[in-house]
Amino acid sequence: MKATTAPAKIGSRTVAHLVAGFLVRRGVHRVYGLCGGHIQPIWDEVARAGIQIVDVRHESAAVYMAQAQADLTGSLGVAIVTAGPGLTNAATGIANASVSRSPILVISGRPPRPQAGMGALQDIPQGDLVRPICRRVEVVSERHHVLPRLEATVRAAEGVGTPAGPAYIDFPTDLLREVITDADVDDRLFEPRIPEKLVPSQDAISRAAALIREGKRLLVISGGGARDASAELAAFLQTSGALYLDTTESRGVIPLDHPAAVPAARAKVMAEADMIITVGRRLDFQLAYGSPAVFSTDARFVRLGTSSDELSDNRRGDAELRGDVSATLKALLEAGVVPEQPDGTWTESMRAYNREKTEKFVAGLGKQPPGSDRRMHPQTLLAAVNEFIDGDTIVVADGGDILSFARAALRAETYLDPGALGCLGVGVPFAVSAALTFPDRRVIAVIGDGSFGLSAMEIDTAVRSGARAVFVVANNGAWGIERNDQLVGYNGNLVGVDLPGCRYDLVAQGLGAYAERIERPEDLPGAIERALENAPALLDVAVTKEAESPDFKNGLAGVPDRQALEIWDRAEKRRHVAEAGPS
Ligand SMILES: Cc1ncc(C[n+]2csc(CCOP(=O)(O)OP(=O)(O)O)c2C)c(N)n1
Ligand SMILES: [Mg+2]
Repeated sequence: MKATTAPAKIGSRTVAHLVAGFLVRRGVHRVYGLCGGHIQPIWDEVARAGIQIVDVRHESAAVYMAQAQADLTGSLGVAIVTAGPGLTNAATGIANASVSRSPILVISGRPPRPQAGMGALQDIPQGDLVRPICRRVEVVSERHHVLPRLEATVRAAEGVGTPAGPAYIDFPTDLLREVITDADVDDRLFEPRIPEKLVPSQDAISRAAALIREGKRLLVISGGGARDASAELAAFLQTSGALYLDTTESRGVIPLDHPAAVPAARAKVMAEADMIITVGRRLDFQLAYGSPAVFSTDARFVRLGTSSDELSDNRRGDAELRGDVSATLKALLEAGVVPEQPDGTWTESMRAYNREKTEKFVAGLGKQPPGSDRRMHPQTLLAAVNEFIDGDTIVVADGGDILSFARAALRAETYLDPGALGCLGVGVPFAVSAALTFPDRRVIAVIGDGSFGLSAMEIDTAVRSGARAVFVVANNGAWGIERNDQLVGYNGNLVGVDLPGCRYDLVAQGLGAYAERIERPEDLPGAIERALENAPALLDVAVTKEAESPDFKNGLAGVPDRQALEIWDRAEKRRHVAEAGPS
């Protein structure tokens, strides 16, 4: 068939060639995307440059995959999507990376300049569409802008001076075909920046260290901003004697069985600690917005981070230390963080409480009775999966009730889930990306049946790209947590929450993956073993929809007014009434 537009001569230095060359020089060896005419010149050059293109079945998956790679490696993930619907499909992934503060670059095309604004194919205001969820947006129209704007976009994604996150750049297709001249290329822009390590002033460090030393009951809470500070954080916990919560954003930074970690005592330590040190962590809904209704009213906060949201969102720190998290922790250690009058009894009692609760939980795991539908309890499935998780295993969880169960039950040091956006559908793409990024590590994803449906076609991507992940679908025939919410909160008026009868093993087989349907707990170990051997593989596991997860019981699905959890919401309302005083 005759091409309608003559491509620039293969091998000539076009703008598209320059973009691909930039990616190569920045160490990008894999991108995720879905093809389209508007981006074809880049697509072609990227492939010719030797960069692997993982071609997906929906653009949101490309962005999720770029995010998972970025989260697992700490370096830039790249997605390439076409104009118009390619970008609108990508938008959910971009929003997720924004909330997760994951460094990703999203590249798109747009209609040729001579047709812009004339009703061209796929012509929508792309930059405007993604601006609120991107760290930087560049809509490039000139050859000599290509390299500087690409460089600036990557810098914004990597979070130089701002939180890391998604950054977006697009080019009109005619510009991508233009041949560049030497004047368009400033060689220095290819070079990656050497990251600067901003350290707070000595004065600020001394004041914060003095505050910490005054604390008696110390609690450290880390977040995404602490991902690179494993050693320093461990040293800080050891020296200060603080207890520790990671709230999943920074899972693995401190080992799950670290003596300071008290995840099962979360509510108690939040309520009783008098010195809270947040490390690269926002005080978002998972941390009750730092509210004195939930934390102790006399608690003081020391906040470490690189961006204003980590330093002061919702609750100003009594000390706020802006700087590289590892360097700041090191400086604090040097200044001295041993509490003058530590409440050792409190620390021990919290640890004992955590130990007891954890032991009870572990002992009970997998022993829950089946539902009246005779399907197994989701915890039975998770207990079986746990047997296949080693120190290197990458675990992904996605769903409603099943996510809540999995977050607590699965003993994985490397763990990804939908995060603070609550973005269902990340499970399959995250696992595909994890398996491609770390082909020698086990990757197991546990995914609700509803959530699986949102990205089910990416099983095909796994098959084609050889991503050896195991996808375990917890099939309760329902959007379970929402169903539970309707049962309890809306008088059992069930609307749009049942998904009965779907056989996801057959879907996976149809897409070329190894798959089995499992209905009996005793069949799980053998099936998981076979799945790992034959990955990519899917296990469609029948679980009961009657199980109520902690997230459901805590009221997360009911979306209370002032706080995310019901008990916090009630406390918050009491505080507001008390503060308003007698009427
Ligand atoms: C993209 C998206 N759509 C809808 C929701 C609302 N939602 C949250 S949990 C949930 C149910 C998830 O069902 P499933 O994945 O089957 O897990 P289960 O609760 O059944 O274990 C829904 C619909 C969401 N968080 N994200
Ligand atoms: Mg379900």
